[in-house]
Amino acid sequence: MTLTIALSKGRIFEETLPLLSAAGIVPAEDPDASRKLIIDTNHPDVRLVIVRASDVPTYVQYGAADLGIAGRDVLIEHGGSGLYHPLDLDIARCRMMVAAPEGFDYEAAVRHGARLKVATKYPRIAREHFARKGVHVDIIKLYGSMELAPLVGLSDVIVDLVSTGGTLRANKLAAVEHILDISSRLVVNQAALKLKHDAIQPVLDAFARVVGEAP
Ligand code: PRT
Ligand code: MG
Repeated sequence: MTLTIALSKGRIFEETLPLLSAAGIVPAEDPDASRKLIIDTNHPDVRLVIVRASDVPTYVQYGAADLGIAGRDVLIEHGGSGLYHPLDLDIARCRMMVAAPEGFDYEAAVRHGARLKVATKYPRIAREHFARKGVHVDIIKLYGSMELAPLVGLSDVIVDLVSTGGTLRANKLAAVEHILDISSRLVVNQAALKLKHDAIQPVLDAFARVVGEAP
């Protein structure tokens, strides 16, 4: 019985390595150094599939992968149907923030009931946030480099992830509101959890021990 784990390259892969290793799983290759999309491991029955971060929930939802690791941002935007989220792995931590050009008086704009143009890769999170505040917004969906949008007049503000704050500073933007704390979660296909229970449970237990939520 093969177990397939969906991961994205970069920070999620790097921060997942110690968790995999605690479960006795060692990838045969580094996806950042290889063009392979299916990576074998030291376990004959465990393989990794390397997908875009935002595609991880889709692979797991349809059972193309049994397990996956995805950011809370990605999981909220996906909606989570068909997925079981047993564990917050506390990796790839960052914050979802509203950011604006330095000098833009966000509080005043909100107080005066201005209609805000918001550029973001996270339309669902942004829409829910501004709806809760009762602020009218036009959401402009982008796929990357949100920081550029207010600099060229595409939007008033952005909703984006911030970790060190370096990207905002480099573009003369400032965080003006915190929306959510983000970390990555393990997601499991609900059917696989039943059908492949004996293969999946030891991986869940090993991950839980590392993140201090041991059963
Ligand atoms: O890059 P790609 O378009 O394929 O997808 P992705 O950007 O969603 O993937 P990846 O691998 O970059 O991020 C995967 C997950 O890591 C995200 O879904 C988040 O849950 C989490 N994460 C943690 C982050 C960051 N920190 C982060 N800083 N994801 C993105 N960033 C970006 C942010 O969007 C901004 O452009 O880094 C920039 C800000 O970083 P600082 O350090 O300058 O503040
Ligand atoms: Mg990225």
